[in-house]
Amino acid sequence: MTVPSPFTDELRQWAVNEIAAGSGPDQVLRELIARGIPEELAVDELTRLLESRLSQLKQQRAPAAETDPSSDDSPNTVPQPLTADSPNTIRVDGREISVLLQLKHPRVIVFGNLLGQDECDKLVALARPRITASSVIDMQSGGNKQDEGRTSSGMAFRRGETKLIERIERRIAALLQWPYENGEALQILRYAVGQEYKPHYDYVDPTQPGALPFLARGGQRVASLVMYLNTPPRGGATNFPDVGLEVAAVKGNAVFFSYDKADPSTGTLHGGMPVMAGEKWVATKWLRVSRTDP
Ligand SMILES: O=C(O)CCC(=O)C(=O)O
Repeated sequence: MTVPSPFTDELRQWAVNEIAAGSGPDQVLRELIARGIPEELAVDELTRLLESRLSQLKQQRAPAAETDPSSDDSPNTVPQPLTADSPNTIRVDGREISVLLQLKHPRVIVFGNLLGQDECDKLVALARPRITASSVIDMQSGGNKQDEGRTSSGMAFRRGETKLIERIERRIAALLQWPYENGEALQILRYAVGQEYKPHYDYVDPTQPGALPFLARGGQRVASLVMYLNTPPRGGATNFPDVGLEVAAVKGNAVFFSYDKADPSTGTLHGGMPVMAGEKWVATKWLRVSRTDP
């Protein structure tokens, strides 16, 4: 059984606010220890928060040329998925995964047969009783908030929560050649008729105050994998409006895209188009620069 960390989200938010307000590290550390956080954990967490704060300040102070979206400096490394053997299939975890489409810019790959039909059904059955209205990150506070651009319901499984989930997550890590521990908890979304996720980017804007607690837990997102758990009778494609691409939601298939910096020049603006009939279920795995919370 996983023991919950005493370094709760509330405490992290308190520390973030203290740092942003100018409290010194010794002061924040003393207070964390006084609040019952073991010294070693307090030092580790505080170090991550301070590193994030410094990189946030660096971004904010960077001269215009450095933040120019067209400039190509210090890109993040992104996952480089396995390439297909002939005839366009990749063998991972005993499955023949096909490559149905590849785009260089934005970097998009559509995979076929990434999930088995029974795996999709099991994920939906596990998630269905646990879904609630979806939210987005509040870039001011770092908490969550409802947003009219995202009308689905959803939930997140803990990493490795069941054998099935761990197997799928390890398959993804092998296919995308990216560490298992750098993958966020698997998120499930359910869209009813008329529901959608308006076009958005999956990275967070590092200059916003609410980005700090997010970035302190694994750094920036560098790639997304949206897996389709059913085939909606009508609607529900994933679209990339900058390049006019619509990926049809087909049960077992998935769309992967990566972004080497937190910038629109990556072309990764994307959304879930309105469902026109039936429902749509997806599982999304976001990949971070470093290890993140399970
Ligand atoms: O539902 C979709 O097709 C897209 C989901 C999405 O954009 C996301 O989870 O970030």
